[in-house]
Amino acid sequence: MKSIKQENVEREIIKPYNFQLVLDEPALCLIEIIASAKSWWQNIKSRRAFFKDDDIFLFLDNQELTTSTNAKQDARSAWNGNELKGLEKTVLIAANLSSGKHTIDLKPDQSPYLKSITISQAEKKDNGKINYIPIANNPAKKSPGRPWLSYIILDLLVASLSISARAPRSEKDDDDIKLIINGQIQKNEKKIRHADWYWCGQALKGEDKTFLLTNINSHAKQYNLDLYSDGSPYLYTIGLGYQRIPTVDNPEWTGDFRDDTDEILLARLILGETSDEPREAKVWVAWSVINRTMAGSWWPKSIKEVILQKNQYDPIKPTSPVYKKIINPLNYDGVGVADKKSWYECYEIAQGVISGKINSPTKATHFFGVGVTREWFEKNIVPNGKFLKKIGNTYFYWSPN
Ligand SMILES: [Ca+2]
Ligand SMILES: [Ca+2]
Repeated sequence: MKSIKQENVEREIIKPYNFQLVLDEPALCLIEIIASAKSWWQNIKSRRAFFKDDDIFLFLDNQELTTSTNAKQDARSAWNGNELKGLEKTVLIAANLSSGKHTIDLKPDQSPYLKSITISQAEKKDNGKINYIPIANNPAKKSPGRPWLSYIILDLLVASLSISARAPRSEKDDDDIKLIINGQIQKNEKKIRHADWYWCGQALKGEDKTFLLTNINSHAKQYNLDLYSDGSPYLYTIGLGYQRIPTVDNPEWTGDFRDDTDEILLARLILGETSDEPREAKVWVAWSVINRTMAGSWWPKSIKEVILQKNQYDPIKPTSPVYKKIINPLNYDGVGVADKKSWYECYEIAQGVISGKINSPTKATHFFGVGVTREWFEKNIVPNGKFLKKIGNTYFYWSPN
């Protein structure tokens, strides 16, 4: 990882704090934000506010990111003063960011303290691994159990996770760390009484412990980790093994179409089949895939399986002349402005069809364009089918199989 931008803000914020980042090319970025927030009681005692705690709500590119599933506005904040009681919390975001401008907005309630924002970028030599080594807010400042660090992982295929920490046993009280993954507390098998604390000072007697998960293979759009500290534990490192998930702005394939989302894979197919055809033909192609998933015939029931079904769609074959285009729609040899525009249209159609925003115009299950004759197609491919419509240079058919 290389650090690309840092701001040591070191002050209370009473107005939304806006941080901007401009990337020359798409990049996997790790964003670290450290801030603290006071409770309603602390705010009363210091006459800062009456029965109101500090909070910070976090937005990346105008989308709110929460670290708690609590629906209540005040508790949902990424930094919640009533839990933090004036102490620091680190929030990490790992995200694939497209080239261009990005914004991080930190919207305060009352007057929380923003310490720093640091952005680093993954490099080739990192080999699909982000190692986070916390410098600040480490060890945790002494306190009874409270949020300490949250990690929000966006649009990445999470493959492995390792967290190394030390929770020493002190004279009076033990240090402990609780680990929550996607809302699930990771249990400490060794300890019945402190089962919710994966690192338990009493059991560890000063020894380090590593939490390790491999072969996770999570395709979730968001993956959440939360660490709670009790006492003053120390975090060595969080290692995250990942694979990129292609996005509309960074659609280069991973080497396996199965890593694509349905939207991206469908967009690739539309691009491969009908990039130069009218919009209507693209919508029909997209719906013909959906129609196959619903036909109850010999076709599979998922979009991905239908598109990748053997010998069904030519663009998916490595020998196809459009293959280089569909595996890297924005960056293949000879790509032009119109091609890029076409990719975005294909994606918008794929998304619209999958989300139901673009209604079905057809029951088509088959189509063909240049390369074969109508007679051959009707005799060999859809002998029991029915011709529906010609759009541009593409002929559409319905067939039961
Ligand atoms: Ca509040
Ligand atoms: Ca709050």
